[in-house]
Amino acid sequence: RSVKRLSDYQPPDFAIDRTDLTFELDVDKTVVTAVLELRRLDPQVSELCLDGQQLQLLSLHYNDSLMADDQFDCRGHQLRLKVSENNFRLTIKTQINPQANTALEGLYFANGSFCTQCEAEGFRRITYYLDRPDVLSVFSTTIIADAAHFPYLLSNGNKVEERPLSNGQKLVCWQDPFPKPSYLFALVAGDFDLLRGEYLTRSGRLVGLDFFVEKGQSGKAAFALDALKRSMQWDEQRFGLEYDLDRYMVVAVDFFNMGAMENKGLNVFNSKYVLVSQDTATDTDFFNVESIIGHEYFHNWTGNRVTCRDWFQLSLKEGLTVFRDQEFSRDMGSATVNRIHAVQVIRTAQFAEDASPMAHPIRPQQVMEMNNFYTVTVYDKGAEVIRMLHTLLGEAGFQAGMRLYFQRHDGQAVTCDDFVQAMQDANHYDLTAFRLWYQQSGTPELTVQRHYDAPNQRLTLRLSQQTPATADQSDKAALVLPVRYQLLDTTCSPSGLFVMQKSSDTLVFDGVSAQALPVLLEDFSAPVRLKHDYTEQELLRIAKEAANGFARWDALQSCWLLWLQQTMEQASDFVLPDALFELYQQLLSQPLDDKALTAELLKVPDYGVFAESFQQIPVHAILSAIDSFRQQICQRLAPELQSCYQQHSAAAVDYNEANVGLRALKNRCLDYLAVQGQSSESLLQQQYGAANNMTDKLAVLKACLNSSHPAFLSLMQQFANEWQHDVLVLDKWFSLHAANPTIAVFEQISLLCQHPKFSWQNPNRVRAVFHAFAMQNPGQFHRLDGRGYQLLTDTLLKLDPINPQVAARLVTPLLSWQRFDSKRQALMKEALHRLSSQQGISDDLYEKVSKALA
Ligand code: LEU
Repeated sequence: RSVKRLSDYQPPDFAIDRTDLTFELDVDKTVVTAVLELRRLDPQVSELCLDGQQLQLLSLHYNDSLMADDQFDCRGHQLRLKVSENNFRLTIKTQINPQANTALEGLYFANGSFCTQCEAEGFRRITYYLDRPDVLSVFSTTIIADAAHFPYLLSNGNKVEERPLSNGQKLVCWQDPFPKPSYLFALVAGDFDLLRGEYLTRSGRLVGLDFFVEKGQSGKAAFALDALKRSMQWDEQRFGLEYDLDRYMVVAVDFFNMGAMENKGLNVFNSKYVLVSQDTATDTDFFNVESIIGHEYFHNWTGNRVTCRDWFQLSLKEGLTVFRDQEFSRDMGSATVNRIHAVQVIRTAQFAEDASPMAHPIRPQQVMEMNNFYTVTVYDKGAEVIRMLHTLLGEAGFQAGMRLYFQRHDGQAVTCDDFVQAMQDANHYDLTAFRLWYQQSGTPELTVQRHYDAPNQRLTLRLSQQTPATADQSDKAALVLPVRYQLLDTTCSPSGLFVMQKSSDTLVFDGVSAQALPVLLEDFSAPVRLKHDYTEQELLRIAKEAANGFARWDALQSCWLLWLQQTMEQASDFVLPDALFELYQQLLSQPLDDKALTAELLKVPDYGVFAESFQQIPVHAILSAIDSFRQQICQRLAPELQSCYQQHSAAAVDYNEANVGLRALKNRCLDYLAVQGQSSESLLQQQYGAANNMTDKLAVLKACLNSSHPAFLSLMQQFANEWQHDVLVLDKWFSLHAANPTIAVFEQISLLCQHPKFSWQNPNRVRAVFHAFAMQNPGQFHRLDGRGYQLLTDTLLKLDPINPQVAARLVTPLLSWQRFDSKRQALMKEALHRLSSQQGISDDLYEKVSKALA
């Protein structure tokens, strides 16, 4: 199996100036004719080598002559032919089978529609091509299909022709004026409902906005349409960037491997991230729709207008675009809570990836299957790296860097270095040392030691950083760490930014009292693990006094880690401190203005947060500590929880910051009250019955699940009866069942797989069941009899031939076998060996499994 390396990059030998595609769509025999105008860039080169996979070549013409079989070589995943001219035309006719394409890469037929997904390397499943992001071409696309079944025939750019053909067929032709790499190509054909809107750009151009959704669902796209308008306006205001085509189309499909795709002028979305209504979607779903609509829209500049030179540079577009979507979300809702959620992703999923066999820098150095590198490291840590640049340069400096970046590189395929260089040049700020963030993997540890010199009223902080070795790299160097701080003191509490450049450094405060307490890494100003020796009292003081909302929450997180340690040492004797109950009492009786933040402060961290603080994860000790914490809170604060619940139970139904906060706070209370078991039943039933929105309904089910409440199964039955018809809602029900922490889950999952709406071909359904089981049911997944690992392995063996990309994502929890005790290690390794010895395992799965076993 072959591995590609960043260091082997070579610029392309040929340019493709024009790409004219014709699709004669047919469910199992689609014929694609590609006419490519090629230009040789290096006259020394005598061979052209095009990528192609799963294609049946029907004919090949060089200019006007038909090539005989011995005039080219078409084996494996390549088409090679000798060339002697500098300019020539190739006409390639291939046949593909969209219906058999269950991998959902390239052109596939599912649920009655044709749809494409080309990023990263799906275009080579459509025709032979230079399928690499640094080959930009002007595309035209002609689509011919049965008019009755496929009234909408869509592709990138502007529609230039539409006419009926004989025999009930129809032809539509599209032209995209912007040169683009093949990964941004898209085609969709189907019968949809269409929701239309428009947006007037700041320069006065009217843009048509078209949402294509499953029949009968257009009402559920209204929020996404509004979110798109907000994204367009926000990008004009904050980044000065305007949309560049006359039409922006979004298609929502239920069969999709990822979240969404930014194809030029024709985004394709997983329906889960378009279709929402109050009765079917939670506040989290609404949030995700808005942020992903934003993400794909923002890609039009950061991704499409300026794209990646090669796939190792993926973070160039994804890290930057996640940063942009996070900033957008921050302006649309609670800034602090959004930051908390983004940081949780880093601290749980991203730090876990650093500690796993798949550890890689935000710009990976070698890749077997590119699909395996659409990771939380490339995306979310990538966004943290951009955020640090923003912190170092300030908003004005960052925007100056963005302007220079577009001025230099609009229309080009570039590298992460080009981006950093633009930031550096626009600000005359030396970022040489900063660039290490792009090549070094791992989670830096920042240790702080305090020294107070009473006679001189001087507080000295000794900071030292160290990044532990990762699976991919043993030697690590010091990174540039922007440390935002506030010094809590008796009279005044100064704040500032300290930029740490070396492996150790000191930060000195003069004229401060013995009570001075530094709050470090406000807003998580660098993606590091902070190691400190703060006491519970000091942390609780930060939780009460810090100006920064994130820092207050963060201090409580540190407290929870202390309490977990103490629980594990003292077992059932450990009692949470009175100071916590006092703080909670206060928060319940007088919540902050930001109710969503209040709800976060009142939360016992999830399993994943606790787990990440251990080298070797004590699964059951964590789970029983969480149970004990929840019980103590419920016992001590039941009346306060009750009255806070009552006071905040009357949120209006619409999705907006205030209502979201009210629901979050009320449902946090409910979640604790459910611990009371039977005596909370009427409250739970009452909320379930009265709820006019999915957030409140689902909160009841989750509260029951978290507390093993006896009402769980009957409410689940009721829910199933109500929502049989709606697959996206049913996915929630699948996930809740799969997260059931009792042994009954195994029986339940086998029933779910026989459910009429379950399908092994549909990634949303598969993930609803198995992602929930493997990631949200640690107790059963990590059973000591190995049944959990076995179930996941059986599933992967079945799924890999159907959809390797989805299989490779699901294997993640098995990779981290080194994080568990020896008994589990043996069981997990056995599972990995079963996978690796499977005949014909995909590159996707093989890359991960072989790294884990190396
Ligand atoms: N570029 C997409 C995104 O916006 C990912 C793709 C692989 C579907 O994240």
